[in-house]
Amino acid sequence: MIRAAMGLILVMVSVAPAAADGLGSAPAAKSTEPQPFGPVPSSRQLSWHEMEFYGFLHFTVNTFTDKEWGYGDEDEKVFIPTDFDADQIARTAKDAGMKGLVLTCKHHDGFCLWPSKYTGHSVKNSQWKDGKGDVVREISDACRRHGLKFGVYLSPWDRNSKVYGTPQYVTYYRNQLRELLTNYGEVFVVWFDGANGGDGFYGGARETRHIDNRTYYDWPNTWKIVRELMPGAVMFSDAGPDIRWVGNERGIAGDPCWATLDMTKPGRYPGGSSAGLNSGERPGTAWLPAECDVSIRPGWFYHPGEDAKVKTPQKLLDIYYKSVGRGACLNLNIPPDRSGRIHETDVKSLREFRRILDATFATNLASGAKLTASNVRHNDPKYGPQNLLDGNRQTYWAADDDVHTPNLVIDLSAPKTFNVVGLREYLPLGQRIEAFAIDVWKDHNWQEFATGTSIGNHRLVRGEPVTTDKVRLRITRSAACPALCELGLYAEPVN
Ligand code: FUL
Ligand code: CA
Repeated sequence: MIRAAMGLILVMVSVAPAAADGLGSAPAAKSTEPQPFGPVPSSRQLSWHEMEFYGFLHFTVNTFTDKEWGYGDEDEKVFIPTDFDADQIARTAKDAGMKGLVLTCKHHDGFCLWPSKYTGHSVKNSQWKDGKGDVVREISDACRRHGLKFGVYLSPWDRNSKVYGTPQYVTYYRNQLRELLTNYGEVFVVWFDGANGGDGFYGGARETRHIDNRTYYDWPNTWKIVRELMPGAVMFSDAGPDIRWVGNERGIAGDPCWATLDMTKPGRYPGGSSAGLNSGERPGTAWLPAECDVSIRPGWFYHPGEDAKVKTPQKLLDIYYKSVGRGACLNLNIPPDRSGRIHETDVKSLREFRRILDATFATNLASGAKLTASNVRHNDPKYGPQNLLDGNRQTYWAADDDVHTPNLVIDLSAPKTFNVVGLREYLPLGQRIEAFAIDVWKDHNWQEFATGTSIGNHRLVRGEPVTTDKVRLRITRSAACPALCELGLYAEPVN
C-alpha cells in the first residue's frame, strides 16, 4: 500500500501542469499549510465526527405503559423487563455498525434507570432485580465490552419532580448529571432535550408548569459541570454548545448541510428556535455540526402495536445517505422491548442494512487509480492528490491559496461500475468547498454524473450505476483553496 502511494506521488508530480507561480514541478522549499477558513472544530467535535453512526436507546416506564411521554405518576413497579439483556442490545448495535449508544437515563416522566441518591422514583423501587438493578451500569458496561462508546440522555423536563419549576430543581438536575458523569466511566455525549410540555404530576400537584427555556436551567453553569467532569464529551441540544439538532425527527439533514451556525441569531438555546438548524448557516460564527435523530419505529419507545412498522433496510439506507452522507452524524433509535432486548424484527432490518453498507464500502474502486490534479499546493507532494486514497483523514490534497476551483482526474485504467461517490474535507481547516461536480468519461466526452454543495465530514453522492474508466471531480465554488482528505467510488450490491 505504502509503496503504491509513493509511486503515485511521482506520477502526479511529473504529469501535473506547471504551477502558476512559475516554480515548475520542483517542490517549493517552504510550503505552508493553508489558513483555516471560518469556524473550525474542537478536538472533541472531531472525535464525534469520526463516529458518524450511533444508536439511541429509549427505555423507561413508557415501554410498559405503551406511552411516548409518561405523565410522571407511574408506579415504579411497572418497570419490569422480563429478560433484560444488555449484551444483546450492545451486540445488536455493534453488528449494525454503530459506534456508540445513548441511553435515556431519565426521560420526561422522571423515572431514573439508575438508583439515584436524589429520588425514590427509580429502578431501586421497582421489582426488577429486587430493586438492585441498574440499567445505566449494565448498558455502559456492555458498551465497553463490545467496543462501543456510551452516552447519556438526561431530560431537563421532569414531570415527576415536586420541585420542577423552582431553583431547587436545577440543583437536583445537576446532582443527577454529576452522578451519571462520575459513576459510569467515559461518556461521549450528553444529550440535552429541548422538550418542555408543561403539564405533569409534579409530586401530586397535577398541574401545568411553564419555565423560560432561555433562563430557567442556567445552561452555562450546567455545561461547566460537563466540561469539568467529562472534558472529551460533546453536548447536544437544539443549538449546541457542541452539536446541534437537525431540526426534524426524520433523520434527514438539509442539502446543503453546513457544519456551522450563526450563534448571534435569536433563539440559539436548548429548546429555542429550529430556524437554520436543518441546513446550518454559512460562514456562521461557530462549528456546530448536525446530529440526525430518528427512530427505527414510528415512536421513540417500544410499542407492541408498531412491530409491523419497523423501518425497512432500504428506508434505513435512504436515511443513512441523507444524514451521514450529508456530513451529519446519525443517531438511530432502537428501543428495547418489554423483555429488555431489541426486538427480532428490528435486529433483522439492521442486519440487512449493515450487509448492504458493508458490501458497498468494502472496496474503494478508485484505489490504485492514477490521480492528476490541475493544481497542487506549492507543487509539494505533501499536498498531492494521492492523499485522497490513503485511507487517512490527516493527509489531504490542497491547492494554492489563489486556486479555488481546481479539477482532479481519476484514471481507473479499466472500466469500473459505481453508483456512489464519497468525499471528505480536511475538517481542521474548516468547511471550505461550496459546490462541486462529478463527471464521467463516456463516448469520448465528459458527462456530468452529479453536482453537490456542502461536503464537510462526509458527502455521499448516490446515483444510478455508471460504467467508465475515467472520473473527474470539479470544485466549482470554494471560499478558500480546497482541502480534501478522502475520495471513494463505490458500488451498491445489486441484491
Ligand atoms: C424529543 C422527546 O420529546 C422525545 O420523547 C424523544 O426523546 C426525542 C429524542 O426528543 O424532544
Ligand atoms: Ca487522506
